[in-house]
Amino acid sequence: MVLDTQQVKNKARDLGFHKVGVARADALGKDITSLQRWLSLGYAADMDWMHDSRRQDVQAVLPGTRSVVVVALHYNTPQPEPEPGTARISRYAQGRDYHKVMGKPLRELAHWLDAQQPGNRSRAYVDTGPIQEKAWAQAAGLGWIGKNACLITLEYGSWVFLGEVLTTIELETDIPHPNHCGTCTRCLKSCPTDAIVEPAHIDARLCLAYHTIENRAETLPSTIAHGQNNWVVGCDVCQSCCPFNQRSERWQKFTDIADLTPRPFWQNPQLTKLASLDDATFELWTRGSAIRRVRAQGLRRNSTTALTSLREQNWAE
Ligand code: B12
Ligand code: SF4
Ligand code: SF4
Repeated sequence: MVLDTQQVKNKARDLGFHKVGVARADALGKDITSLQRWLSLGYAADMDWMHDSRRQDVQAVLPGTRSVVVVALHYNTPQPEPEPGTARISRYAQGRDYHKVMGKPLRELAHWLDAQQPGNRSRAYVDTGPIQEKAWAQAAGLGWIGKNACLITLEYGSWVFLGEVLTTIELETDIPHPNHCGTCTRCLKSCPTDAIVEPAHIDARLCLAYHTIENRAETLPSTIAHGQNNWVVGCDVCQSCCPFNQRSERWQKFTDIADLTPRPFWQNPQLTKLASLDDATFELWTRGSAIRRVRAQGLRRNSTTALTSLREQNWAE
């Protein structure tokens, strides 16, 4: 039986994904060069796992892969106006951990694919393997990698998580998505720490998202603290300013995935509260949440640094 790509897409949509596309396993040829360049310039900071050589060859992840099925899940939710003294938590982290939300249906898609053709092998990933997810999403026609280095869709802007199934089945493929950024440079100008060092390239050493989530040092660099503006988990500045996200906001496009509804204590919590949050409360509040990656110590560090910057700014005024 020949598997029709439309059947795969229908299955992915039935499983709740908002967008789905397919790329040929050899579709990324030239993107690998820019990954190597990004790594050699030190833009990965201390994220050593980014150097995994399998990242440059999907065949090393699943030998015999013929097609990459890429899915996107819309995660935007209404955001209350921040009040004075409150911490900013990125939208991606306010609800249930996306690895958990997407992992189960993606594995189901992989099992379903395997059941369609005996002898076939399929594997599911959502930021859980050495795979260039944005580049695959662009190749599979879901959207384009914007100058802010995020994958942007016409329907939901960049408020989408990505995941994929590598499969040995040969499927009809989609056309790579054209880039719609044009002459716009809003994100480049908006980044508070000048971390978008060239269009679509983030130097993680300068990025608030890296420092608030991945950096395990005891203190944050002063340049980062100065641009922090109350961000304590990730940063959404280069996305909120994007016209494609503002358009989806105007259309009141919000996710229909109940699990992604923000947990009340992560929407605008007081900085002072987070700066002294005890380990037990952190454990409780981060059950099933992506914020657990920040660790209790990291959250206290980020909140204390933000509070110090706030006080310094108030004294200077
Ligand atoms: C490392 C990483 C980070 C790092 C580095 C960010 C970065 N942009 O590279 C840090 C910690 C800073 C980070 C931050 C964030 N991250 Co992150 N991160 C990743 C991760 C694990 C790898 C990304 C990567 O490979 N970067 C290295 C660069 C070199 O690769 P790349 O950006 O894909 O670059 C390719 C393209 O630029 C392409 N290319 C270059 N030039 C050209 C030209 C053309 C014509 C074409 C076609 C391609 C092309 O070639 C490059 C190499 O393949 C992915 C998950 C994954 N496995 O892919 C999530 C991921 C990118 N992150 C995600 C999210 C949500 C975020 C944050 C929004 C979280 C937050 N709110 O704080 C921020 C966004 C910051 C930003 N503006 O990018 C989502 C993004 C979803 C989306 N819509 O894009 C991902 C995909 C996770 C997921 N499964 O959903 N992240
Ligand atoms: S996430 Fe924030 S700090 Fe990082 S590139 Fe975007 S605007 Fe700059
Ligand atoms: S703000 Fe403008 S340049 Fe940046 S990603 Fe959005 S459309 Fe592209």
